[in-house]
Amino acid sequence: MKNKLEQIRKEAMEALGGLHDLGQLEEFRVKKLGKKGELTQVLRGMGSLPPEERPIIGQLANEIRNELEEGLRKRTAALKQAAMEKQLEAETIDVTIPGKRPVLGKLHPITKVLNELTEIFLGMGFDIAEGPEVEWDSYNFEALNIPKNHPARDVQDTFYINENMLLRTHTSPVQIRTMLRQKPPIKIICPGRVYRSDAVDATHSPIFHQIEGLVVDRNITMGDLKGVLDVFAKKVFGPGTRTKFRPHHFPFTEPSAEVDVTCAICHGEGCRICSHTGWIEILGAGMVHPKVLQYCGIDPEVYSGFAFGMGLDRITNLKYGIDDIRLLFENDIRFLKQF
Ligand code: 2NM
Repeated sequence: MKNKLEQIRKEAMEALGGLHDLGQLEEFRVKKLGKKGELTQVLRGMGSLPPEERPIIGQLANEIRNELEEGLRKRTAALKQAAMEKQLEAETIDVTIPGKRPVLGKLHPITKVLNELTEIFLGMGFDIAEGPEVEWDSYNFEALNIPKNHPARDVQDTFYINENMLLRTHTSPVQIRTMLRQKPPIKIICPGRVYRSDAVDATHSPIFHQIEGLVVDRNITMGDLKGVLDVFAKKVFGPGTRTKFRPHHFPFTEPSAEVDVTCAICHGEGCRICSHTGWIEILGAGMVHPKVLQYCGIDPEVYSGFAFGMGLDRITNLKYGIDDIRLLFENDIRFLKQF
């Protein structure tokens, strides 16, 4: 019996080294140490031994059991360790391999110009005001002294939503909202999208972008207007830029002017961009009409103001030499990539 046990020990310890997965190890444990395992089978025969040998055999069997259990534990740990190392090896990251560069998006040229112009006005102390694109007819027209029969109100030119609501045709209603809400001093710019029912061509789009400005306080004069727009023009088009005010008419300002800047391409010499005049029209402006102030509850005897408006799309095209406004709205990636 002792020999049988020693035989089991020898075989088992040798076999252990040849086991290579956890499943095999479990099978091995059952085969050697389980209820019906080899060791148990041998011990079943203990009854036929002389009584004095039984403790000796019992002790030997326990020793072998402990030894096998210890061997199994070590082998299990070794296999787990090996598996872990193999996994770590397989998952190693080579940090020296060049990365894939993500495709970077860019700002739309209109956004870039908007940011630039906004920054200039912020630098001169203006606040930014925004308002809804779906607007009351009364804020878009009536408040601005544009009477019921005015051509700008024509349904041909304006997208009406119903009798009282429309898509704003300029950002002036944002200035009306500001004046209704806030007492002077007021010094704001209103950038935003505006809508007019125009046929699409190289210079017209039914959706376009404006920045309007408004300053209202005591003793605001046309001189303040000219000063602000002159600084603005020099910052946008270069320090050599000059401005020219031509008399004009807007219902919401009196007096009114269109403002030209010297052509940044030919510096006044005359070229294709300025139609050989040396000047480019970029702004409308004027002193806020007393009726507009009155509508907003601001006393025109106490306060005066100036306002101006410009198309962002046209200025964007001028700055980047784009010759067709439609390019700004098509979102062709080959076009947008260039800015
Ligand atoms: C322009 C030209 C001239 C203008 C006037 C006002 C308001 F609300 F104060 F009356 N906002 N914007 C204005 C004046 C706009 O755009 C060419």
